[in-house]
Amino acid sequence: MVAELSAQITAQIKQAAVMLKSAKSICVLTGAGVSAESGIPTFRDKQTGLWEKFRAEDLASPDAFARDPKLVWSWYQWRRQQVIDKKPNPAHLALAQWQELAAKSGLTFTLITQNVDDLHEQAGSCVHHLHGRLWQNRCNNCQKIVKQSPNPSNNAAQALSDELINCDDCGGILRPDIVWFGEALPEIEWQIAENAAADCDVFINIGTSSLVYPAAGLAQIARQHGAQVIEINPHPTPNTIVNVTIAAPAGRALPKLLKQISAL
Ligand code: BV8
Ligand code: ZN
Repeated sequence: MVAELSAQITAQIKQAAVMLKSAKSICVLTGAGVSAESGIPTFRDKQTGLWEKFRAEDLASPDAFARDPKLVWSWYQWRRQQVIDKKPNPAHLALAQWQELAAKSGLTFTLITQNVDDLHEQAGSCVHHLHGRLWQNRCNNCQKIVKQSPNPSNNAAQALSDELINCDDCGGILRPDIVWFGEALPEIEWQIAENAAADCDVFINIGTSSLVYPAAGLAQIARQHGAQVIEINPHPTPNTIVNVTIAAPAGRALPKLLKQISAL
């Protein structure tokens, strides 16, 4: 039996629901915390196993890939193995349900994620990825996109092996289609995110440490354009421009928040 949320958190959810009830446009930014209850370690969680002695930030960079492509490729293949059997949790499902309700009631609801897993898509959401997708590769030479099937059937061994894969078109090596530190975000997705943050009445940061820019700056953009900012995170973040903090896990808070909004 999961313990009830505290009176304080219930009050925070009520406060957020009142804010959201009158909103005509909502922008949501999710981070690794939204997948934590699906069993996927967050980006800054300590790494385990073979990767224990590495920091994610040191592997997620073009320099690291140039220096040792096989090491970085193996890390991503390991991360794919870590997420391949993971399923959406109540946070992903609540966001997908909210997006569906919004579409029916003429509310603008934009979901942006920093995550590279596909759990928002599995839950049925339409989502914009700012930092790329784990299940997609790109040729390091000609930039050709090569899908990596998340459910390797017959080619399971090859699909998640540590062997580098060469591009069929030009022979260059494939890299994950992911935005590494020091690399620009995809223009279209960033433009969508910036516009949604600037146009929304309420901006919700869910499960992100708000440490990585420019994504972490979206709440500021929203606030500067007159939006209210809600944060859902069991731990404090450096975000100082928050109107309401729901200090609870997203998988617990979001279903309750959705219920509270419809009860108003
Ligand atoms: C850019 C993909 C410019 C990788 C990621 C020097 C040179 C260049 C740039 C910089 C520089 N110095 C600083 C920068 C900017 C840099 C940056 O911000 N660095 C930080 C570290 C200071 N940013 C960049 O480099 C960006 N690019 O600036 O380009 C440019 C422009 C034009 C032309 C060329 C260049 C690119 C940033 C993207 C990096 N890639 N991911 C991969 O995944 O392998 S970012 C990485 O951090 C994650 O993937 C994630 O996307 C992001 C944020 O992490 P979070 O999602 O917040 O996860 P985290 O673990 O930190 O926190 C989890 C949170 O969840 C916690 O708060 C926890 O309390 C909470 N939580 C836990 N459980 C729950 C929960 N919440 C709710 N419910 C729960 N159950
Ligand atoms: Zn190529």
